[in-house]
Amino acid sequence: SAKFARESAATRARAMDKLFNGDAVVELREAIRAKLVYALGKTPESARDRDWFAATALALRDRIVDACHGGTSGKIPEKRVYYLSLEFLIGRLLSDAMNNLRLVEVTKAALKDLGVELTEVEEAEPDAALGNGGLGRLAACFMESMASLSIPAIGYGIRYDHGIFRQSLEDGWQREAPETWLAEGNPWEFPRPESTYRIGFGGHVTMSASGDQIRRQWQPAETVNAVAYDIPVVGWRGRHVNQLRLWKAEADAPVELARFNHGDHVGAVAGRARAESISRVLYPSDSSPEGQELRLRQEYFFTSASLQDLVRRHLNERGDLRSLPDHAAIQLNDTHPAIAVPELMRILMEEHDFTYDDAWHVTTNTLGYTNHTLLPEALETWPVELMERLLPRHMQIIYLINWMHLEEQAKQGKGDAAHVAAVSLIDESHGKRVRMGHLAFHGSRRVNGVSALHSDLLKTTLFKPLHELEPEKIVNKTNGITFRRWLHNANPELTQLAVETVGEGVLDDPELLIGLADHADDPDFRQRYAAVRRARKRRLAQVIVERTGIAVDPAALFDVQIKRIHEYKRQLLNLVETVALYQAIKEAPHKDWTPRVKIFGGKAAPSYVQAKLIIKLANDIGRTINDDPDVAGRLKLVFLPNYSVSLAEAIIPAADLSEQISTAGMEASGTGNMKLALNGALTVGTLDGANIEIRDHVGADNIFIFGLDAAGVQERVTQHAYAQRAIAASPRLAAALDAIGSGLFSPDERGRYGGLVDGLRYHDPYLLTVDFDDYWRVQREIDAAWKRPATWWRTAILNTARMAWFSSDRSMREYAEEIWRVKVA
Ligand code: B1N
Repeated sequence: SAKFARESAATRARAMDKLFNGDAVVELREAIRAKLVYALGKTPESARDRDWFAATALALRDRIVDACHGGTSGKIPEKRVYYLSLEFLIGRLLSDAMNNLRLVEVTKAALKDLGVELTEVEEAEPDAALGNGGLGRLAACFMESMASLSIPAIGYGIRYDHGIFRQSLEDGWQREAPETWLAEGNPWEFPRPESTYRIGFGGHVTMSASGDQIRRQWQPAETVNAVAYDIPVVGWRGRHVNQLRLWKAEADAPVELARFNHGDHVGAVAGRARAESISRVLYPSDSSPEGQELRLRQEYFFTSASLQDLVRRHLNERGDLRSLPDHAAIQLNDTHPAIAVPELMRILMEEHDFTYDDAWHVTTNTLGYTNHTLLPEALETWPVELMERLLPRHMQIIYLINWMHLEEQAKQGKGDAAHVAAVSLIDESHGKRVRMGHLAFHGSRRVNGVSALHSDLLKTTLFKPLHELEPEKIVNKTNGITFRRWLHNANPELTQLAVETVGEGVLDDPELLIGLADHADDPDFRQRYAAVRRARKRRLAQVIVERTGIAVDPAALFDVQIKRIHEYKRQLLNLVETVALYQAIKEAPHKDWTPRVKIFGGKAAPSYVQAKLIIKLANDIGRTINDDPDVAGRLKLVFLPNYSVSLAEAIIPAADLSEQISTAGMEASGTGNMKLALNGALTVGTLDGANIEIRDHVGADNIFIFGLDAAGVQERVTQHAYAQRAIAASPRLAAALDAIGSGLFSPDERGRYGGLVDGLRYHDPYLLTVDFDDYWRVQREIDAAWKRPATWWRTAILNTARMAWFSSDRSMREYAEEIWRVKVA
């Protein structure tokens, strides 16, 4: 009776589990009740979902703290990673915390005992939307992965009062409203007023002689305080906890006492507003920096606070800054914290008496720089005049670094003007400006791109001259996504299917997903996989009708393009194809068309006129075709307002098709492409960014690739009148453009899209016209594929099975090994 013994052991284990869990439920229930009553001052009767959320978060936060104090996080680690980022797009934290603490079921039961539904409580949490898009979301995924891998890390950023604006649609136009995630407080954060640093601005530099050395000392005219707020980041199974440390700006002297005592009560607090404006609001532009003084103030503010904090920690723990590179790795998320190069030099030379050479050695062995874009308009440069006014000492140090750099070139016989102009940290072609990318490159030990193609392009284009001087410096680190959020939490049904099929180990090791491939030909498994998707599509259809009033059929192909609205991402290509399809259906209404719902989501930067017009066009096209009985049941278009992390979590598991159609060479990586493919959407995409590596992993037969590649684009843009020629060769494209340009979708203002269409006809820098016919061809291939459900679902399963490599755990292991030189267990 080994079998009997086994079974009774299993029964016993189940009973124990229930008992144990029962205790856990009671304990958590009482903890939540106590938080509600004593920390929030509410009664269960008067509590709203928002209060239950805060009480639940506080109760779970206690357990995170316990995990933190009990685990590895207590002792001094050999080496810490400091991830400096102006953006952390973390979204909601409750489901993350519950899942990583393995307390989802316990919390659900505890709340049920209290008469509250977990899903309602989850919905009451505001998104922490302290980022614009991919760059900020990547930082959040990396933080979660570092905690899960027990890599000791601190994320440093700004505690914005207002994250990315809330988007609504008014007659199809984007409207922006301020976002107020902190309006009712943030139960996850710990204020740390004892960790406050003074941040200087302006003023002048004094000189004094000591021995044969000239000492320079910055005398800022103005100082602002940076106050730390910590959000704990709990890793998988609660094994490790890291901190996200966000800085809030506070006035140095909250009231000017002299003025206050003279009766000027209003004037006495006026200086406050200016100081505190630094952490007021996130700049809402993605891939095109605002050259405004406040932005530079934000960058220096959080960079200086973070460096002061980590220098102090290092001195407390190790006593000597010379060993900083052994115990700290500082990663610069794009050039936004690139001022770290002269700031660390200044701290070492001015405050710790380092020589230039010693300071340079420490700096260039501690910093790493990640580049996220090649778009010329997105590359940060700051006018020398502004830098001299706001950060005079830093400007001197930049000149000094540049002098040493160019001297070295001259010594190597490379002093010719063209070479100097190419490698100089100062761009002198249109007024003097500091090239922050060059500064970050030169000051870092490693520079990385975010996909294989992007890293290659860094070497051959943007950083070619600098790369040739230090050919080992550029390395590739392809982006990744955290599977805990983007598979386990966002799609528990698919996760459950994976667990049942390949075992529970898949939760710890995504490589086990490959086991699903063995079932891709099993009709029964395909059915179950498809059923998971259908359930999620029904739920999304509900969200769509609630938010837009548009009813969509869950049986139709859900074709999804969700990302910031940007011309290079070519939402307009998708819209022109939608119009061409609309016209084709009207011409042959009795053909067996594949029913499609085109789903768009994304925000446009408030100052990006063309992107806002594209949103209006999507809504104008939607209004026309959704009401047209000729295409009813075959084609619909919805634009879901206020795209966000939490909305992404609802859309992605319901997507059948993932649109990744940027002009080749322009999307550095993309990460939405990974989330969608992991959840089994098939990709229609160009050979751009990480799409190439997705193709390599899922197999060329399981992805729909079209259009020019990056080399093809580079060549085509040199040719004469490529757009006119492409339009002349494609009657279908010409007809679609005519329809849009003539006002078919804007009868209330026929000329609304004249300029947009003329831009394509006579300029088209994103080569939409050139790629159109191939895009149309591949979309019709997709129509045909949808009609063969067996192969469709087989392909979808193979996508999920083969995406394990895109886990951000893999990205973080690579950074740890090759950039940070940190050991990962
Ligand atoms: O970074 C993501 C990539 O996956 C995307 O391809 C890339 O477009 C994105 C200035 C940016 N690059 N640059 C930015 C954001 C805000 C800002 O003010 C630039 N975002 C990206 C992650 O690697």
